[in-house]
Amino acid sequence: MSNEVRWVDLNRKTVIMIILAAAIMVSVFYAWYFRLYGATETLKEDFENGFDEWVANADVSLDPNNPGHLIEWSITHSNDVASSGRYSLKFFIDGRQDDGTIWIEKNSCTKRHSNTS
Ligand SMILES: [Ca+2]
Repeated sequence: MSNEVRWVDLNRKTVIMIILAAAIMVSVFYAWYFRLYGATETLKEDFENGFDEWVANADVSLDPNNPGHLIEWSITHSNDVASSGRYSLKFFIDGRQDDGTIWIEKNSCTKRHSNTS
């Protein structure tokens, strides 16, 4: 009888230890996973010193009002309006044709399977 009680106590302790070990392993896995894959990094650009590594680009059509030329557009370093510091980039596109897209782009390294937005 006494041995049966000890055996049940031993099993109970074993089960508790297994559950505790599993909980610790799951916690460590989640901490590792989110540190490796779930970390977010915000890319902030101030444009105080020009374009830095950014490059202006556009997808515009020919201007029907100026044959042989593309729709006028530009992206320039400017001190007209800045949300931070003194400088920003100023985007201009002639929207009379309701066509065209302009943007800036830059190469960057990301981790495998990471999301960008
Ligand atoms: Ca700025």
